[in-house]
Amino acid sequence: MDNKLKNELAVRAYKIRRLALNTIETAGSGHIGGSFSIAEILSVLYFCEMRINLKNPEDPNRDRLVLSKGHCSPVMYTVLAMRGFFPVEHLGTFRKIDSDLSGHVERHVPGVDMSAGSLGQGLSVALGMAMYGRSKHQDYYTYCIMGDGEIEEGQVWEAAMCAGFYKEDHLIGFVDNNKLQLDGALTDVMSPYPIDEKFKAFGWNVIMIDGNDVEQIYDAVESAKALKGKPTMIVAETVKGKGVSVFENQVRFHGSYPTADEFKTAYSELDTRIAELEEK
Ligand SMILES: Cc1ncc(C[n+]2csc(CCOP(=O)(O)OP(=O)(O)O)c2C)c(N)n1
Ligand SMILES: [Mg+2]
Repeated sequence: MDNKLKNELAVRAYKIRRLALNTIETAGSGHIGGSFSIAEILSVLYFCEMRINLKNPEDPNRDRLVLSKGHCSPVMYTVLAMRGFFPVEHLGTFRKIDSDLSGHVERHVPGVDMSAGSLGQGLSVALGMAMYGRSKHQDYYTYCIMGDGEIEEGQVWEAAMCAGFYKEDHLIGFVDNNKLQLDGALTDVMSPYPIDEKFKAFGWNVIMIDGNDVEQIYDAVESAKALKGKPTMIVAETVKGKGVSVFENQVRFHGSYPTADEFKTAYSELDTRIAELEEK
């Protein structure tokens, strides 16, 4: 990956965080922690890797993305708006009573491939999309992003077994391994570790990366695409609330609304980081 692209995607991730935070502030609620941990993953996918058709968002040949951790709608809707699926101003209606942009991702929004919010279902649906594509001799990829707490759900492992058995090599998953779930650490609530060995046991190619590093995300996706005969799970080690000191690794910021001071600190830190990256 050349340095220019690397920097563009890293800056983009921070701009995504800033606009997602602004969207949450306007709405008066929204999930910060899990939105911020996947900003780099979405930056690389939507601004570099995915085949997208803005003129026809439902293009049968498009790449699909299932955000199985559907509570992270603030970051998803922000990315879709920044990518051009709908006007950025529309984010101002997020979580308002008559808006199509609700607190969990919904299929009727342009660019959303699956309604989600009830955790644990996305990998099954993504697998179905991948199997359908293969049956129609189409070459699109289907991505699925799951939370690390989410993979405590049993249905995930049924889909994992099926994908491995059927060698669905156009299915690329991410586990957002931010180490926290709704009200505590994974290791205190119900540890899913070792995540890599579990997916390997179901026949997956597994790649472990720093999930807040755009180059590592890009390399992992490129190598997943090059591999034939196995689905790939990218276990992305991330920081929940990444990029803002008062949000990072704080269970409270799974879904709580920041104070006025915390918003001030957050915007200031994000602006500083954006300026630093843009100077590079
Ligand atoms: C089936 C189901 N059970 C419970 C919830 C409530 N819930 C919403 S988010 C969440 C925690 C998810 O943790 P994780 O997957 O680690 O998400 P992240 O850290 O990325 O926010 C829970 C339990 C839900 N949405 N769906
Ligand atoms: Mg988590």
